[in-house]
Amino acid sequence: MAKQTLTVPDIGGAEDAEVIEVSVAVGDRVDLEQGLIVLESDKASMEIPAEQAGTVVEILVKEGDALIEGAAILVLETESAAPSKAEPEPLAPPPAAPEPAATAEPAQVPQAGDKTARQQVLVPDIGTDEVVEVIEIMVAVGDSVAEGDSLLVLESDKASMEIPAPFAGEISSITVGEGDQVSQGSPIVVMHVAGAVHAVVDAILASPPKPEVNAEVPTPALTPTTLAPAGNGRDIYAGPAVRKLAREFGVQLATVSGSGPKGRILKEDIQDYVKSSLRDGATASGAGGIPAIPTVDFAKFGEIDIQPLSKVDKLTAANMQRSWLNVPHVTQFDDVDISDLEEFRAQMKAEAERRAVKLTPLPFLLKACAVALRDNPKLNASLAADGEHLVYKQYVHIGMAVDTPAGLMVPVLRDVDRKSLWDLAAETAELAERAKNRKLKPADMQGGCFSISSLGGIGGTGFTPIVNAPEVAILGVSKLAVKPVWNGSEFAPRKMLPLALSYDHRVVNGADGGRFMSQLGSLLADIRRLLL
Ligand code: CAO
Repeated sequence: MAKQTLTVPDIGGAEDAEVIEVSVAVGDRVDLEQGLIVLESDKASMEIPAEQAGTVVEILVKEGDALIEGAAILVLETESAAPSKAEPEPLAPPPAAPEPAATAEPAQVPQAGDKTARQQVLVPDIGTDEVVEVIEIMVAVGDSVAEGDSLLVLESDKASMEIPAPFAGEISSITVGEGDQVSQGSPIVVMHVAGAVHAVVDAILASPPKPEVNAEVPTPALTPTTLAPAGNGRDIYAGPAVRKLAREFGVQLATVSGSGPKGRILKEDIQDYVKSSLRDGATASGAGGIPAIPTVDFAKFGEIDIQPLSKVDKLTAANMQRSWLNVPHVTQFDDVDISDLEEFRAQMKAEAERRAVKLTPLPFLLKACAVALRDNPKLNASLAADGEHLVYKQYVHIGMAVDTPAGLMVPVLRDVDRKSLWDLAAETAELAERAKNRKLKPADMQGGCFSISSLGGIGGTGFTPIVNAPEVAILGVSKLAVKPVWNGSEFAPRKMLPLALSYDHRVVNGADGGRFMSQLGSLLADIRRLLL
């Protein structure tokens, strides 16, 4: 048994390549050529393979570390003490002299006054003599490229690699196509080279490619990109450009399915993923890392009829989702004894008819809420945009949810605290009528401080309404029911109104909500209190 320190091999002169993944753990048994870590430079990501089989006894790097050639990665316990390629090497800076280039034909001596010349670019040393496939051409004829810009992507069984332009210039022709098999020295593109520093006469184009090196043309960093691990998935196949794009959009490659050969993730796959995430975010779900609801072909299970959503429905959906995702909701319930209110309302029936007004429980609820909002100003407030202040409103405008054929609308009754029950009864009827006839103006639906959603005329024992942000609370009203209530000596039948108060817990605490509900209950139980 012997201990070997494995170090970063020649990574094409890349400096400060970042460790984006440590693929092994202490105790792991690694095979020869098994990936240990993934490094990423500006241009490429590359898996560093084990140059020796053995068991990992210590890991000397972590994600985020910046490494150069020669940096120690980990210590391996190997079966044999024999020296190997993985013998510890002294830490060394990247080679000072430029790497010999294999990317271009030998340069001719530039001619005086030569401003541009055509130069052929060849496949450089790709670390293998085997043929590899051209899987992506990243430039087009006429493109101007800077030195180091990627020209195309090659892929072998083990890795994909971008071939960078060895100098700046314009692409004058492309000599390979996607799917072609190439190897070191194969011509790939011809470039017009600005400045003639790397001038080569056209005649050279006729000569067969020579894989020999040319020290006068520095090789830009060329590093293989592993097809294997990204994140913790071992089966993710993607080139550096794709990985870079994914990083820019914050896309986890593990969540993208690849449409390329062998499931390779292409740029288009990332673009499609981002597009569909945005689309889902605008409609149902899927944005912001929230798992998308699966798409189901409902027609597979029976007959279906697809109808477009109304504009109001779409707006409501967006508003509801925005509130639901932004507001930490709490809903608090209570049953309020409105027997006396109902008795009073019955007594007012004749007068209501004379006034041509329908006096439902809603105006009483509005009035009671206005009083409770005045006394509990936090529920009449909004969180300021900076998230650090509360905006206390000195007015009490209450929105009222109205069910219409076009969808849910919430017209706002202004200064509810200053209006009489008759005024409120007339105004709710008038607003509901206008809402149902689509006669509301945008201004009629703005400025609310609080909302009431009453399903009392429809039914149900309770529901949890969604806060109409930036308001901070909403009251849900369900259908009253006669219930036996213990009065101290016996059970008496009482008309109990189920209420549900949802509030934004960033602004309203449970105690605030409790005080509001308790006051609302006593106001509705004894409406004389509304006068106090
Ligand atoms: N319990 C029992 N009965 C109730 C009641 C309650 N909580 N609230 C109202 N009623 C009765 C009314 O008294 C009326 O009875 P009569 O016809 O015998 O007088 C009947 O139910 C119908 O009332 P209404 O619905 O016409 O009037 P309203 O003032 O209660 O409500 C309005 C007006 C506009 C709110 C209502 O028409 C409406 O659109 N409701 C739906 C609201 C909605 O869609 N909410 C969903 C929001 S999702 O968050």
